[in-house]
Amino acid sequence: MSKQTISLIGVPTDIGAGHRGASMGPEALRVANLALRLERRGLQVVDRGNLHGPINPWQPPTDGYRHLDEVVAWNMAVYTAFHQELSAGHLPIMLGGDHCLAIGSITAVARHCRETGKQLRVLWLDAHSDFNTAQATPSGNIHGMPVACLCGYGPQVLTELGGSAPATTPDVFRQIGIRSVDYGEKQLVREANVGIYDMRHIDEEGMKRVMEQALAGIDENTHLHVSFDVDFLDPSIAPGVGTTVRGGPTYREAQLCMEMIADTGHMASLDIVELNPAFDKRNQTAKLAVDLVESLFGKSTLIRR
Ligand code: NNH
Ligand code: MN
Ligand code: MN
Ligand code: MN
Repeated sequence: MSKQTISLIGVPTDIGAGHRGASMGPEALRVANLALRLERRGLQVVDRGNLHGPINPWQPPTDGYRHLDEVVAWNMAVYTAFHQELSAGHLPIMLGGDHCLAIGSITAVARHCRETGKQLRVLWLDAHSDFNTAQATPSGNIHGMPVACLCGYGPQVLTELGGSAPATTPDVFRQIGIRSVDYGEKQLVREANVGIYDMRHIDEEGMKRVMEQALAGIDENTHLHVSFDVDFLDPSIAPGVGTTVRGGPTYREAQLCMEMIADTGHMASLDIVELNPAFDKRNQTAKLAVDLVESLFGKSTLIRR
C-alpha cells in the first residue's frame, strides 16, 4: 500500500468569531512545525498553502448573523478545496481559522461519504456545542452555529452549501468536552438529540469510557472526521483561543482522547480551528495542538506496541 498523503489547507480568517486573531492560526501551526512533525512520523505531507477570501469587515449582526456573505465565501472555498483533496484520496487537514469553516469542510466530507458509500462519524472536540441559530445566538457569531447549519438549521446559503440540504444529521455527531451551551441552544441540542459527552460526563465516567462510547460502532466503512476546536482544552494549558472556558480536559485527558481516536485507524479528515495567536504566549497553544495532532496520528501507539 502506498503512503497516504496528508494535505494541509490554511484558511486564514476570523470571519465567524467574536474576537479577531484566529486568522493567524494557520501560520502559528506552521511555525510550530506541524508538517515536519508529521513527516517525522513517516507520513507524507503536502502544504497546499492558504485559501483566500474576503477581509473581516467587523460589523454587527444583520438578521441574527454577522458577516453572512463573507462566511459563505470562505466556506465555499473550504468546501471546494476539501472535496478536491478527498476525491484525490488524500487526508485533508484544515488549519483554521475559526470554527464556522467546519461548515465547508464537513459538507465536503458528507458529499464524499455519499459518493463512496461510507458512513460518516464526526467527533466534535469543543467547549461549545456550536448549535446556535439566528434566534438562539447571543452574539450573531457564526462560529457558534456550524453544527446546526450542517444539520439543516440555519440560513439556506449555509445549509445548502453543497447543493443539498442538510449536509448531514445530528446522529453522526459525538461532542466531547462540552461545558458552555447557551440558553436557547440547550433546547435545540436536546430536540435534535445531538450526542453530547459534556465535562460532567467526563468527570463521572472518565475519558476512557467516554471515548469508548463516542467511538462505538466505527468500522472499516466509517469515515471519521475530527473537528478539533482548540478551546476544547483547559485554558491553563491552552490560553491561545478567543473563547476560553475553564474546566476543560487536562493534558493527559486530551492525550488519551487523541490516542484512542488514533487506535481506530479510521480518521480520514481533520479540522484544527479557533487557535488564536493574539491570545497565546510564545506560541505554546499552537505547539500543544501540534503535539496532540501527532497523537491523533499515532505518536504514542509505537511506544505501546
Ligand atoms: N456559544 C457562543 C456563541 O454562539 C460562543 C461560541 N464560541 C465558540 N464556539 N468558540 O466553539 O456566540
Ligand atoms: Mn467550536
Ligand atoms: Mn468525492
Ligand atoms: Mn469552542
